[in-house]
Amino acid sequence: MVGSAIYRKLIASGYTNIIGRSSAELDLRFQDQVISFFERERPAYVFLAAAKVGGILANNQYRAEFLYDNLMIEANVIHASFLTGVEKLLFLGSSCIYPKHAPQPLKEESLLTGLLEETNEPYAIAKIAGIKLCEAYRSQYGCNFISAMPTNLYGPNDNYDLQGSHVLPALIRKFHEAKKKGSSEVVMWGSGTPLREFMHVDDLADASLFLMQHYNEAGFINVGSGDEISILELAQMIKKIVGYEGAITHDSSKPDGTPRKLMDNTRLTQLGWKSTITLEDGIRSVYAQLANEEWY
Ligand code: GFB
Repeated sequence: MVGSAIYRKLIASGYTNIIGRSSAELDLRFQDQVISFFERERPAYVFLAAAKVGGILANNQYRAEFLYDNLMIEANVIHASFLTGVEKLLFLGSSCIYPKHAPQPLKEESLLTGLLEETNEPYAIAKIAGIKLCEAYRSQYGCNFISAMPTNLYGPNDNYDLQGSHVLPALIRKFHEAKKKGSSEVVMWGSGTPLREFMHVDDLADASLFLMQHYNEAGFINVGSGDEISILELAQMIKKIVGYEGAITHDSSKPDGTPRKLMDNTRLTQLGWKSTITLEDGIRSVYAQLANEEWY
């Protein structure tokens, strides 16, 4: 989802010499493949968006894969970028790097000040390692490697698998299917009280290009929309957009995860970037483009 959004953004901005690979073509978990790819293609600028990602349940169930795959991807790409003299690299992390009870909105200084949310600790540890790799390669070797931490994302090419996905695509699918089948209720996980901030992936792609062009510092940067909403309110918004008229019920056997996750965007806004896609507009545009999904 993120890689293809950055690709679209680069094309729309007039860039032509863009190298992209799917995971089927290049498995970034294997160092030999990564180093020979970098030696052959010699990219000058690298957007490191590749990652093993998923929602709260997938993070919790596939703990080994979320840690191992992400560590390998980051270590291989960052090291190969150093070896082949990449001019600049942008590493993308996640808002889950922050301690579960860090003060809100989350400031960059809160990194490593407390315990992580248990359900996504392996993913968070891998993403923290990515930040630290960029910082270490900058301080030891002088590499211009920067990091950005996006908030919860959604958009074209999202994952709609109900076990593995994040809440926003999961609820779009659940409400749409319930409407089609005439079901009387849609079951959402957890209490609905956790607060989340969502951002359309096209906004992240825009911010990524902006940072690639304008930011050259050691410290990582939060990238958020500033839109915070409870999971229940999100469900009600999606229900309205889809046009479903039944009830919303809760499955309290599923975890809530971190209670609140709102980014402090001060650093990014001071640099001159701001998100432009509102949550309601973003969900409407995503919902309008789903006709090709096999479940639709
Ligand atoms: O989006 P989500 O899976 O991930 O869940 P996190 C957010 C909230 O929505 C949780 C609730 O409180 C879920 O219990 N929820 C309600 C649902 N209904 C559903 C549903 O049908 N599916 C899903 N998936 N959730 C992930 C992290 O955390 O966010 C990752 O595990 C990463 O590491 C990612 O940071 C951005 O926001 O809780």
